[in-house]
Amino acid sequence: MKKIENLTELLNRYGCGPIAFSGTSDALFERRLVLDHVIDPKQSGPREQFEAFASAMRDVLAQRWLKTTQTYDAANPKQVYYLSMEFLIGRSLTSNVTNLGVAQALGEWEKAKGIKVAELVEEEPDAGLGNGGLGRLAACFIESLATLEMPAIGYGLRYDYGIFRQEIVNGYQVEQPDPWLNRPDPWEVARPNDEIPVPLGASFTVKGGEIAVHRGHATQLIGVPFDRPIVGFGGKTINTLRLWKATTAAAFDFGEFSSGDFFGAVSDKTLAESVTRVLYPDDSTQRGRSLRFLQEYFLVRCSLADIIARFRRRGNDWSMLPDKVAIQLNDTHPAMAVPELMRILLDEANLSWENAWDLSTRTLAYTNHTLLPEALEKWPVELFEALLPRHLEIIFEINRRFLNDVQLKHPEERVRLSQISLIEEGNERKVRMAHLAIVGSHSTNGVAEIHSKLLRTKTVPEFAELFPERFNNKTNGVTPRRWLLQANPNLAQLITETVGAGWETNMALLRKIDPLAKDAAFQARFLAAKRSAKTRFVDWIKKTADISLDPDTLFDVQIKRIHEYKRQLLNAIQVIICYNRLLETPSLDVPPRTVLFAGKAAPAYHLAKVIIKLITSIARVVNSNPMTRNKLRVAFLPNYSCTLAEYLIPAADVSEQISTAGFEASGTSNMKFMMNGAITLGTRDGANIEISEEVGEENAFMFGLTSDQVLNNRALYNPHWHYENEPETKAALDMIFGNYFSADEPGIFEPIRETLLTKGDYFMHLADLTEYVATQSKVAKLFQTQNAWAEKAIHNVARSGKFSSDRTIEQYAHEIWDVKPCPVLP
Ligand code: 26Q
Repeated sequence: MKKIENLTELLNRYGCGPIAFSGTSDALFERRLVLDHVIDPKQSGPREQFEAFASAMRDVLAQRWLKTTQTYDAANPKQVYYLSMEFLIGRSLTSNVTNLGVAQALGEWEKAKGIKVAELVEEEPDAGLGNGGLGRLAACFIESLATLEMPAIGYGLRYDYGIFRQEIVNGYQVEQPDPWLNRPDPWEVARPNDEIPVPLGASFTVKGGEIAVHRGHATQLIGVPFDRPIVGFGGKTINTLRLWKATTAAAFDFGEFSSGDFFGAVSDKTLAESVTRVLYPDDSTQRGRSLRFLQEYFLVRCSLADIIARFRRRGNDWSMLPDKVAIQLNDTHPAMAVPELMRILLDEANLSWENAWDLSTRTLAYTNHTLLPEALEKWPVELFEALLPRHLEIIFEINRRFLNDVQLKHPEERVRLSQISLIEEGNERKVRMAHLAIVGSHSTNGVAEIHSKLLRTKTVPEFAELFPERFNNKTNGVTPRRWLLQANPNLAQLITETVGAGWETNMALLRKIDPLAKDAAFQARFLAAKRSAKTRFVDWIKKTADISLDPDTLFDVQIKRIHEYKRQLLNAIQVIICYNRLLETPSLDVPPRTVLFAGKAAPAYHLAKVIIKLITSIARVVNSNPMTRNKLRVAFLPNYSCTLAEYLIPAADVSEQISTAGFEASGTSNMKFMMNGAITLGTRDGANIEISEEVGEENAFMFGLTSDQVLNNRALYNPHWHYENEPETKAALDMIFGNYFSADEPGIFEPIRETLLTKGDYFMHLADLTEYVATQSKVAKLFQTQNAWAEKAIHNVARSGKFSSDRTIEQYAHEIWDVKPCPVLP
């Protein structure tokens, strides 16, 4: 028989000859349907089509992706490593299509084949590997890094379950698991060859998210990397997001098998894999869950081993570490990188302490995302002792030298050493992760001007005095590709027609529409784009959640995690006051308004869950009252997600950013709203301040106490005064307390009375309420003159350029990392 030369010949020989694919442009897609799914393309459903189409896109980008890696290996540039416990990626299909530049070809192909791309896009689950702002920021950053052609890798965890799915049952939040990997994910590539051993000083068992440590018996986990492509705009650079999955070694199992403990070996594997089972859904309230401690260490151990292996493979000497590697810590969650890098340099590279410390601190940098004291991470010394004894030893030595240095350099002042120590003394000794991150790195940054200033002056003033050169600001940003170009096609098209192409990567060009803000024809086109974004959203929410909304009303939107400091409660009370005014004066001259809320509450955050119940209860009452329903509607949209935000933000008229001043580090949805022509109704907090500076106070609605006033007025503040002296405040609160919204469940809102009155209203809702209501009236009045409204909204779009994450990343690259682009040749 003739020797078989290739696969086609083989297929022919066995009578399964080459499949005839029509044309060339769709061959990739049809091949995937036939070969992966073994289905007639004409019979395929949307899920198979999604997988086939995504795989086809991966085929398109695979070679470029490989070439990017090879380019970095050959050029050996200084590279950025972004370490984060969260990457809130959302969907990838549309963004990869957009950034690869094949969107237009796709449109033609869609028409020719009669395939509904919009439908198959909806089949992709969100990669919800994050809680909120911090996780989404990481996702925007890696997209900008790729777009700017920077050599970078993102490192995170491949959780089997992302942020929980939120259902609303009888008005209450109910959490459901999010098994996003149940179906195969077409984007990820497993790299079992690059697995990393993760030794632990003890073994453990898991119960209810808590681990029980079994001292003495050392064990080992294995980290298996799964890579995802991060396509830069234009498709030139395709970087990697590397997510680690925990498992155990095959050899380890084998040992157990031969000793006869088959069951034990298999259940140990399940135990090991529980380390990356689920994302912790608590943002900003740290609860001492010990499994989280293991997750953080696992991320750090795997990522640093990978970084160092790459660094050495490229032939670099240890002394070159800070010239080739920049590691950015996304909050303190990966702060164990400080002792871990020291351990590698001391124990594996055999360097002296002084040399290792110099290299380590010059390599690491830390970003702080919160001022809330309860959110600052602290881990029991006991956990380190049992699981990571060598790391604890290193932390103690860092602390000893640090406190020594401080005493030597500042003998005159009696700096309170106990305050700055890396170790908090007390019943249970704890490691202060923020102190560790600041001392062990060369840069500590906040995420908006005001936040960076408060961090320096209020949160860690001692450190800012000891290391003034380390503290800096990097105001957050968001990627305009996902948040404007993709999310808002009509506005994007209007912008392109007006300023030309190129604004996607040069947002300064948007300034060109500024002079058109007063132009009636441009205003009309702008309002038409807003209107189509509204119908797009209204149609989508009807289809996915069966909620009916009227696109001809003002969309007043507050979407974010539910938290007291974010003050959804302030918005809810304001809605009640508005409702009462309408009941009092049915002819009240206000534009019809839809108040939209969405957001998840941490499962153990009881008051946040009560706030959700309050909002859903207000919605039920207000929406069913014929006296008011033509003027005021309220909706709580379930399961806030990246995808929901992409539909809703373009449709918004008003962006609610009403945190107690001094509490929101930055905010990033505020930037997305601005780019999409919503007007900010906000307090002088976080990036709201910079937004109103860019757009001008006359083009935003700012109100409320400043952060200084919050600090200075707190001692004198008395919520009872407002309750007793403001009739509208009293009426609204009495309705909540008097079961007007909870007739069938009396008493459920007592926790709200407690927080607002009994416990003194820590977040000062009532202090800002009157001015908030007055400002809402100004908003309503302006909306009645659509061209005046459009003028301000257009200024918001035109002046949003500062808030591109490209600007943020360029600042990190110049001022912290010293990393330059490393273009991939065509
Ligand atoms: C920590 C320990 C244990 C379990 C969970 C956590 C944890 C997880 C997530 C703590 C905090 C977070 C998330 C914080 C966060 O999203 N912060 C937001 O970061 C944004 C990006 O910088 C800012 O814009 C927001 O102002 C800030 O609230």
